[in-house]
Amino acid sequence: MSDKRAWWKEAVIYQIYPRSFADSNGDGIGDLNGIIGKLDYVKKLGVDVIWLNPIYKSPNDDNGYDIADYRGIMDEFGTMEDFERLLKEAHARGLKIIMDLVVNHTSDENAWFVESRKSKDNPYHDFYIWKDPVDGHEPNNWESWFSGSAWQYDEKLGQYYLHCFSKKQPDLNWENPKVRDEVFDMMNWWCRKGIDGFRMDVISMISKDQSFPDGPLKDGLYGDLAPYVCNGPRVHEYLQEMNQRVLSKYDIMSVGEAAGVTLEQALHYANNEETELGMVFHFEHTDGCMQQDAIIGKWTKTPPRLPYLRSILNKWQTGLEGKAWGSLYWDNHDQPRAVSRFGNDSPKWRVRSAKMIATCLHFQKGTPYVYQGEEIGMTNMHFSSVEDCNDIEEKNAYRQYVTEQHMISSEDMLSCFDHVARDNARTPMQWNDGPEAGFTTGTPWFAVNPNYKEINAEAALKDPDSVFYYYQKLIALRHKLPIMVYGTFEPLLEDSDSIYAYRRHMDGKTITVACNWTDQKVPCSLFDELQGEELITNVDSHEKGFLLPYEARAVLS
Ligand code: TEU
Ligand code: CA
Repeated sequence: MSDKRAWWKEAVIYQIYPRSFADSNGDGIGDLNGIIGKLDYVKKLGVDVIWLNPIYKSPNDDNGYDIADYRGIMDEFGTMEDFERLLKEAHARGLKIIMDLVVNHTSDENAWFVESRKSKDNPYHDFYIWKDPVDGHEPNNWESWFSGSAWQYDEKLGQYYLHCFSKKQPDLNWENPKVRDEVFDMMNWWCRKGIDGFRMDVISMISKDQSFPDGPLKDGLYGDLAPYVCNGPRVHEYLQEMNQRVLSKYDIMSVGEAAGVTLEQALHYANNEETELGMVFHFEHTDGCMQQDAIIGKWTKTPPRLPYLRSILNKWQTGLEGKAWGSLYWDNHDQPRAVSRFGNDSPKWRVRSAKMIATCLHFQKGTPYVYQGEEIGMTNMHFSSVEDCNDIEEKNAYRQYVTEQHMISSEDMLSCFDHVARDNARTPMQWNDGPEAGFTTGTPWFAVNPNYKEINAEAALKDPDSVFYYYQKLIALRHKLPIMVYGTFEPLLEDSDSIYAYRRHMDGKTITVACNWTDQKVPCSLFDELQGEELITNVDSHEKGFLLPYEARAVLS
């Protein structure tokens, strides 16, 4: 075994989007006390760690990813005392908590930025990336991830500031050592409070190409900034510094959200010597699949295709082997719902296909992440108008591509939203079949998916065949069988259009996994002669020589 053992390699993480998880005081917004009230539910699933999306003070231009105060709790979510209680209650149940760390950018309402824009000689001016106009225009053609120019003009200073995301999210200037001092101080402060790690937002973007060149033209009016901001020249240097000054001092985990990361780059970020981060999230099987068939930008109506998806995931499985640690996920707060995208959310196949994709992922090598509601098979939402949407990414894209540039019809755009919009993941957690799905006693900040009468946690907990208990079993298996964590990965049937199959190997043992990604019965002889113990399956009985629609099976031999 070439991997050093670590608790975070053996752990399963549960992601909570606090705004939409549980509301304790009836104001329609999820909060920290709401989470405390659901810790026993999370514990019952069997996970080890909770990742909280940002809970810091924020004007919520991007739902908390625009931080105004790194050491304060968002008023709507509660107080620092509430947070400390949450940490204590979680720890008392053997659950760890990791925080979202958003340090590529801040809110424009952050005190650093308020100072920064006061004058060019303000000590904080250089905390952000300010440039003089070029020929009276933006310094270059970069398009923000959230549409429009990535540069915002400030009348008073006569300069532009860079914002890779919304204009209320100015990018920090990591070239400035004072910025790094402040960020590392803040991280140490949270670590001393006893948190168990960080999920680092777009951490691959903190170092920018200092020549700020124009990017290759995209479909619209702008150029692509990714080549100059993702995996930039000093990113590894900065992360090594962070590792030395913060991460290595505590027994914590770290996962970098690495927009634009390649396998080659991940071998540095998540190297087994742990000189940078514990692991990274890559986007090749999520955003990559969208872009493959996109109408414009990331917007698509085409479901991912198994051969492509499998080739990506297998490439990462084999490429990281023995060199770096990976993370496993189907969805999160930026992605559509897993069962709607990768499975089949029709009433006939929803439960079985949700279990199938879970099987396919959880037997792979890496640390699995479960996004709130995934464990009960929550599905995508339907958006009948852009007015139904909350997400700034959707609103800006609609304005730019539909309203201003007429590049796509409103109908097509809304249909793309139904498939891949981030808002699909952000509808309130469905707890029961009562009013507002039991999320709040008031009016929820964002509409509840109308299917909550059938799909909710209470119903799942009553049904021994539910998606919930299947996840519980997968998680328990991972805790019981080191081969699920540390075993090597061997791809199988790589030419199949319908089956995703592979083996894991360790200490003379093998786990064989096969998943049918279609709604048809397909021939499969993998298990015919195999003598072994069936670890898990999502069907009542097998048919020799075949896999039933969406059948999944894992056998230990
Ligand atoms: O997301 C980073 C990112 O790359 C997003 O553009 C994401 O891939 C995209 O929305 C999917 O289409 C992170 C956070 O997870 C996201 O919620 C924030 O909006 C963003 O950073 C800015 O902080
Ligand atoms: Ca509340």
